[in-house]
Amino acid sequence: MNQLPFEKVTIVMGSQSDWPTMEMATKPLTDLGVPFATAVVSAHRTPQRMVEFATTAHERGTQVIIAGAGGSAHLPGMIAAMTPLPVIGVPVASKFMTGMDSLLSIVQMPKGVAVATQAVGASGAFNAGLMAAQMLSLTDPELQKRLIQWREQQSAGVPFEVE
Ligand code: RP5
Repeated sequence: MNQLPFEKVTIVMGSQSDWPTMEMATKPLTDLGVPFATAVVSAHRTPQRMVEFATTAHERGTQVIIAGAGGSAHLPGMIAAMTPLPVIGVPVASKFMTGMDSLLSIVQMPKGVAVATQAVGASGAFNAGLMAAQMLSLTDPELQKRLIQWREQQSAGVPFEVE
């Protein structure tokens, strides 16, 4: 793929190896009918691609960026430094430090550059998609209705009885 994709929500990740985690972000977006695009953009291995992506995303129709990375996870913060768009960061669990390195790399931003950091791993990726939909719902009443229904269904799916 030579062309960077852009959608209302654009999900980027540092490596193809992040996809099993980051795929979870697509689930609530699909359920709620929010268009998204995905791409591998690495802060370390493809720095020029990252700069191109981050500096042009707001001009290409993206409204929220979800960025996932593991280990020395600079991607969400570097993108946040180059875009006016909200950036949701997902710490992907790493091989040797189980994601604590990813979490601290993403969450501990200096004042003045914000990343909305989620939990480590699949739950964090899922919630990143949900958070992106909630952000977009501020200006989309139909999406907000779907979100409320989605929440109601989630609550209805939790039984009282312990089996
Ligand atoms: C990070 O390095 C990626 O986000 C990934 O989580 C980690 C390992 O990448 P691979 O060596 O598996 O490509 O940049």
